[in-house]
Amino acid sequence: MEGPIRVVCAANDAYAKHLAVMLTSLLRNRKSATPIAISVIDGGGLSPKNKARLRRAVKPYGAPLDFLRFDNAKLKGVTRAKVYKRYGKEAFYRIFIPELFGRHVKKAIYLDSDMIVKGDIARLWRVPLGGAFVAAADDPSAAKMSRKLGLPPGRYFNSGVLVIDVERWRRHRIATKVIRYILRHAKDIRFPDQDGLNAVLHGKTKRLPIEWNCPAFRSHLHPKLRILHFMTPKKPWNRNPRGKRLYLQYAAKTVWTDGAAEGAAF
Ligand SMILES: [Mn+2]
Repeated sequence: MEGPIRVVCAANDAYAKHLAVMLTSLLRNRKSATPIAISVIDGGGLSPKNKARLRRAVKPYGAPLDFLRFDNAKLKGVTRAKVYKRYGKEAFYRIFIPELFGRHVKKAIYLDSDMIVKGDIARLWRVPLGGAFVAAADDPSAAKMSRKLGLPPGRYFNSGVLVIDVERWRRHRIATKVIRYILRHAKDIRFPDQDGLNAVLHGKTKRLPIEWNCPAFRSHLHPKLRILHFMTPKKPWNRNPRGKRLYLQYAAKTVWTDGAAEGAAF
């Protein structure tokens, strides 16, 4: 694969620091010299101060970070979805990733901000998609959600880690189709972007091993986990989920306020 490993994220001010912690873990655990380019989708929810802090957080690792302007008008109507308020608009940004890049970008990894990356991101980048639109790991609620959405039993992925075939996604106008699904099911969508992505992409996905997107509450069952994901509302910054210690370790190494590592702030 030519070009850098392309990592895409989305955040607002409430999540900016957690994004910095996630990126710090990712950059500290990379094993290969392949360049990494980070893009943060910005729909206006990030203050100039937090943008500068994010740049500062990744600077020691030599990975460029840029911001991709997102026009929230693309989400017109989506605000009607019941879950919209609870998750915020940033959750929907990933659907549009292929539209935010030029034609030269063929592949991208999307990552949530509420996670710690322990594995080498280059290994995830090299996962062959083999004609799939996306590679993603099963969601813990897969049994229930696949039934609810009328999908094949157990097939329902978590959208916190996505390896996207950007070209294919664009060609088949996946963003338009997913938004259309969300609008049609606005009343009973359970997970903002995730239901629509699963409904539109089912049968066209590749299953990632759970180690690449492991729910924090199951992390003790997967000693070789590569990405720890604080999937539930129990986040290490407000409660005591499994994996909190790991989060705090990386938070302590994250350059955030005034150029110092976070350290004693917790
Ligand atoms: Mn998440």
